[in-house]
Amino acid sequence: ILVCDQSTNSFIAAWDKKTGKKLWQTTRVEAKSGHSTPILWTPRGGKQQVIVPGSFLLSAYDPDNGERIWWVGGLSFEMKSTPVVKGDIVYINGFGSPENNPGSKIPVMTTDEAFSKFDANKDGKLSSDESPTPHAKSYLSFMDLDGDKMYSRADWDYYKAAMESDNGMLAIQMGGKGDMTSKSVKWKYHRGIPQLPSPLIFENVLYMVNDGGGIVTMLNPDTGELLKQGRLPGGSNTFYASPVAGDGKVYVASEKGQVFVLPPGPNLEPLMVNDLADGIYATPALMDGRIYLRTLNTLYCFGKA
Ligand SMILES: [Ca+2]
Ligand SMILES: [Ca+2]
Repeated sequence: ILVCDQSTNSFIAAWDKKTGKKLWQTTRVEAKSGHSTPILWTPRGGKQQVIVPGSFLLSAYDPDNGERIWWVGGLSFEMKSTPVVKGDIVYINGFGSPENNPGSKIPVMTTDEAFSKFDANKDGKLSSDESPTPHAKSYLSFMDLDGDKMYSRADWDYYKAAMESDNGMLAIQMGGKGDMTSKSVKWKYHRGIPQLPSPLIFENVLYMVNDGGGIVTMLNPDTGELLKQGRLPGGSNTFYASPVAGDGKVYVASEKGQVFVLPPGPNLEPLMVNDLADGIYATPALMDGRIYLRTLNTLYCFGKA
């Protein structure tokens, strides 16, 4: 099963792994650019489902026929991280742009208003010069879904929806039928949200490490309560690797090559900081008591002999 979220004609499709024959394909109308890897979930006493984060919606599909079973709204316009699961709750973070942070929203006029007032040459498109605001002009390249360097009405619809979406971590009760938005969102959290790193749940703490600002956030996964938030020692840091846990500890690898080893529990005081002095963008892998770490130039394996 492949999810192909892109500017136009996004879809999810399945192929027979023995023959390569396409089994089904389902259009994902609301989904634009997206990068999240989907996960599998099996409800108690039920059939396995494919859980797909995408623009604005988290959707669950039937892997046998591609039918969308249930969905929940409130996601960012461009999703990048992979969800984690505890019990029947899925945790997913999305960050679209700084304007989606609390208190930073910018108003975007309706599509009808933009096109009736600003389409000076009446060609049904808004060119860069016809952009109603400097912000709209600066965002044209991100919102130009059909690639003609102008806003179509669909591009503007997306721009408006994107600017109205929120950066956030959502805890979502999986299961149900149809639009579950009003029933299934257990809690949301909106500050220090990572763009790329996926979350981690370890010893009942939900960890987020924030790429740009280097903020580490620890939440109670059951309630969304903030347990701890701050920066790790050693000055400014950025994070692209996702946090991982093993041997009773949490490992957080920064872009500049510091690997922080944290004790369990909401604690920002590392047990150890290992400086590999080289860029780290890849999430560490753990297997058989060893940790594999890839820097820009070296693949390390650490463990007892
Ligand atoms: Ca025009
Ligand atoms: Ca366009």
